[in-house]
Amino acid sequence: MFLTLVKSIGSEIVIFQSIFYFLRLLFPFAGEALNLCDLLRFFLFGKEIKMDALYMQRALELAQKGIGRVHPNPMVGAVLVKDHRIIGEGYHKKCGEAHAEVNAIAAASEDVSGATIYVTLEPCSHQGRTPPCADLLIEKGIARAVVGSLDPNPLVAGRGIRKMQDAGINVSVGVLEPECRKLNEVFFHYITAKHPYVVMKTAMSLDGKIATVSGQSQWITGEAARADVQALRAQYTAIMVGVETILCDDPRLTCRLEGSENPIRIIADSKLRIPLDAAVLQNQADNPTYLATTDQSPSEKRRVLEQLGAKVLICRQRDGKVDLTDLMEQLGCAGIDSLLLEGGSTLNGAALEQGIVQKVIAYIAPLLIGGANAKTPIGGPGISDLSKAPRLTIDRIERYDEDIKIIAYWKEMMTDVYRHC
Ligand code: AOF
Ligand code: ZN
Repeated sequence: MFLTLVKSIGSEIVIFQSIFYFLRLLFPFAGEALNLCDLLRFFLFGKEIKMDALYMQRALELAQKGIGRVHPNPMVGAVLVKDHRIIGEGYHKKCGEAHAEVNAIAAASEDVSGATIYVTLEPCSHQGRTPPCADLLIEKGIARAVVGSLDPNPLVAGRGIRKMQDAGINVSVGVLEPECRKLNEVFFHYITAKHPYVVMKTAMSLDGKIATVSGQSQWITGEAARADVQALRAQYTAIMVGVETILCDDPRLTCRLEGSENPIRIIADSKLRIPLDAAVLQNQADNPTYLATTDQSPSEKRRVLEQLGAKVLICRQRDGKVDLTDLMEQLGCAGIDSLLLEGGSTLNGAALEQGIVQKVIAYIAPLLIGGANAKTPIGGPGISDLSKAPRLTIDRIERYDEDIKIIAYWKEMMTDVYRHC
């Protein structure tokens, strides 16, 4: 279906392309004035723009294959096109390994010189764990590069584009840009803020309760919604709960999806009340559990936990509890780019108060629990002045059998995700 579409739109592009290059010769400043160029192209080459979007859509699909495996790197996809045919595809598979462009070139079925590359993120210009992609594209004689979004990494940030333009590659930036930015919302946040992108996940009844008055919470949502939570755990690098959740439910906090890595488990436990036989403390060799504590915790217990293989992080105190801003800084330094916050309500309240949350995912089940003392997703003192309550923007609503899932962002974050270069 994709290929048929590509062929049907592709036939007249050679003529359009030639006129366009002729115009570019007449207007050499065009390389600097991408927006003017894009406007001109829109009027003259509507079909080419459609083709650009189609190939970029394919690059996005490829990029997505890296989900849960590339962090703290971005997910990136690349498609090589020559004479209206896809001659190579690739994506970034794992942090430390080849970038998308390198994989697409390696997979090419023919000489890539003169080809167009569609890449969801600006090709890198720096030597990181791997060599600069912009240099490789120049060396391989790529004629045109269509880029989804700029790379916010301060080591790149436009330098990849400039390198390619200086070498004579025709560069277009911003094709499906909102989609490309959204795909990498975690990377865009982490690379600049240097602390994890936090997603607060809650599961509640229709009347907003996360447990009955006696504390029963298993299960409020149905199987399909719970399976979706497993997919979330595969997507984010870490998962965090408060020690109360460990004491009440003794969860394993693993990802039970086949072939997925377990998230790093983080427990906020200011006094280290965690029992040594807690499920999250077993199998530490696989994936260590981080215990975020304060200097109120006994040093002997810290030592025993470390002997079990856990990592103990001593954080500043805030109201006698772990200062979450300090914890986020420490986690950021440890390379943790994203975190799924799974409650309980006291920790959620503190997270909201300390402004560490970027996104909310709420599952709602058609169940009425009631009870003035039954817990709600966000505890703590709450906000007394309604005008000060953060009003979020709903991005998506999905249905899982009888349950619904709402994905919402803080308004300014939503505009940031959709911001244009
Ligand atoms: C690209 N294509 O597929 C990716 C890019 O340490 P390295 O060498 O893996 O570099 C990581 C940085 O490179 C990362 O922070 C981001 O700026 C960029 N990622 N760039 O051209 C890719 N994954
Ligand atoms: Zn690269």
